[in-house]
Amino acid sequence: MTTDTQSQEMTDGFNLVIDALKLNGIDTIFGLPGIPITDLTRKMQAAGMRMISFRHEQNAGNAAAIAGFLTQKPGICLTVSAPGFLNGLNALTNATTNCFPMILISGSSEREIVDLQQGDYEEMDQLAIAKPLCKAAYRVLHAEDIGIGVARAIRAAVSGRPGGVYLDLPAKLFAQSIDAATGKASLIKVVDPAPRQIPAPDAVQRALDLLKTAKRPLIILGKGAAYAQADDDIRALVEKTGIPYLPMSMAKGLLPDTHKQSAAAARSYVLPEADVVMLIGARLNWLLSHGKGKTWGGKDHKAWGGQKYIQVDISPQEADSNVRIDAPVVGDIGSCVAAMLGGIKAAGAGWPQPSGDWLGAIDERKTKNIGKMAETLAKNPSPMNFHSALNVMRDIIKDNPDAILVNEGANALDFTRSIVDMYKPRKRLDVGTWGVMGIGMGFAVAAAVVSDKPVIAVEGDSAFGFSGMEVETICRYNLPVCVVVMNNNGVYKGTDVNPTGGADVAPTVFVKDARYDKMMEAFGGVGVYAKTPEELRKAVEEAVRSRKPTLVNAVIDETAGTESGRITSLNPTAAKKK
Ligand code: OXT
Ligand code: ADP
Ligand code: MG
Repeated sequence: MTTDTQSQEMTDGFNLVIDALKLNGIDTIFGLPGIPITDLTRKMQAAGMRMISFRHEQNAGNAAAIAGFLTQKPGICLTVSAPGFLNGLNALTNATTNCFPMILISGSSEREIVDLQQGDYEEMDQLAIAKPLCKAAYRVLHAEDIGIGVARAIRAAVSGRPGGVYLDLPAKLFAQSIDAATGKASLIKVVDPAPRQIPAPDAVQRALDLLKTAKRPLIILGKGAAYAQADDDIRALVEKTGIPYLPMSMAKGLLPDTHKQSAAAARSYVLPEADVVMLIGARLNWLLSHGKGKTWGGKDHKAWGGQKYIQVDISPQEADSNVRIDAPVVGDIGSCVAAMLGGIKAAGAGWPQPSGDWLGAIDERKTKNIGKMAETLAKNPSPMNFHSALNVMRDIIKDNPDAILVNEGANALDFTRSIVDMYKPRKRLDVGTWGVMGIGMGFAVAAAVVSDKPVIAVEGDSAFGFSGMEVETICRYNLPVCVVVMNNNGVYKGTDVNPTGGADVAPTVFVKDARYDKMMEAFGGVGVYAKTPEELRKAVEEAVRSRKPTLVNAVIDETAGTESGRITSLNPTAAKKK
């Protein structure tokens, strides 16, 4: 005879974690198995979730972060305890810095033993360590709280300014059994996880009033604007006002880089010369000289200052972080831009267009810079340099505007940013706010998984090394990723020498003429050794067409790079010389 208790249907922590995530539309997990989450990864796959298993948690974390940026849903990274958690934490912190929504879920050791520091397997107080490095951190101790833990993590990741959230799940939780009906009732489908934040009408009016007074207005679009997916309204705002705009690197393509109002090719002219600057989803951090420093790229460039600022941002604390913001517009970019556009449309023909003098002066600089660039791109030196190789990538992205471009390195990053035009929003993914190396293969895997579009990763040879082992992951999941390693034999260039004449090479130099293409071949992908632009073009075009995992080792003149690319001046020795 069975008792009532025996006949009751039961569930456990494993199932509740899966059910809570699925209930909230999360169908893809980036992670790496091991104690105590191996069975969770198996059960997730069995439950129909896509479980993308990596070779290192940092890459899984970077994949989750960029999946969050591309989809506006928190990307999930799943790791084991202490060392796996710490590997993932690097990506979680980077996600928070870049305002990407992500949740790092890590298994952890026995609470009682950890708290008494009795030396458990992979013992670590992970919650305490994560807390200062992310937007929010939670721990779930009881199976009936899993629903709430997951709901809180989702809300914290995507609402307001997006960011990274840590969710700590101790090993014991997974095996806890509870009544299935109670478990089901405890789950929460989050209603309106990223609520719209409507700007105050007087703040919008203040911004429009200031914009109207501008003689030399400028709009700066940042990756917050790309994230917001308000593409049509942003374009309409730019076009209706006629104001020149500068895209930050991950906002390239929000409007096509070939747009006549793009001032990208006159960057160092417009930044100091503009009188009213409207920032949309961009912070006045180091990438914008804190709104007061010198522009980059040369001794003749002017310091800027005296501008008036409008800042459209979801974070009320962002305003005044570096200079006075005269008109903060706080809200989600979709709502803010729509409200501003409403005011501009209402003004009709009364809305002033920027002066011909301002537009003419910008055009003059643009034409000069674009002409100079065209001249350099037309050259065909042997060995290849960054320009002749990137001229090829420029054509390929033009022909394949839906392809996603991942980009890291120093020279490999900076030259790609200014040479390769982007045509569509959220197609350029790069090192972001920290200028961090190591995002490459994680971003490439996630971009291919969430978009199913071809991905081209242009990588410095040093940058590639940080996540290179994931070429196996790319082959294992047969992803349409083509990695192009710009191989100049080292960090910045391959020509440094050891001043002592000793046997060790200089710290920035790698094995000469390394064959990165063989790494892809080792796992069944296509490896190509390219010494000329023609060979490079053929290989990348074929990769995009065939969608086969491919690595092209592009041999670049080892003397071609400069120290730290465009940001040489940030090196302490260079700064001292100034
Ligand atoms: O107006 P001016 O005249 O100034 O000209 C500008 C534009 O107007 C013009 N332009 C154009 N001209 C013509 N046509 C078009 N279409 C056009 N568009 C623009 O071109 C110029 C430049 O334009 P840009 O780029 O827009 O403007 P500018 O002034 O450069 O902008 C300033 C910045 C700051 C916004 C910009 O430079 C920027 O975004 N920079 C990002 C820099 C960055 O993040 N770099 C990466 C970090 S460097 C370093 O830290 C590295 N490390 C250390 C390390 C890191 N990072 N992480 C970790 C975990 N560990 C260690 C390492 C190890 S890099 C690195 C590896 C390097 O070696 P690799 O082998 O990987 O790479 P290689 O260098 O290739 O060897
Ligand atoms: P970039 O590096 O491109 O200049 P930043 O990362 O510095 O961009 O800035 C992005 C900004 O966008 C952050 O201040 C963030 O608060 C803001 N942001 C992100 N998403 C939204 C959104 N949906 N609405 C409004 N602001 C947003
Ligand atoms: Mg290099």
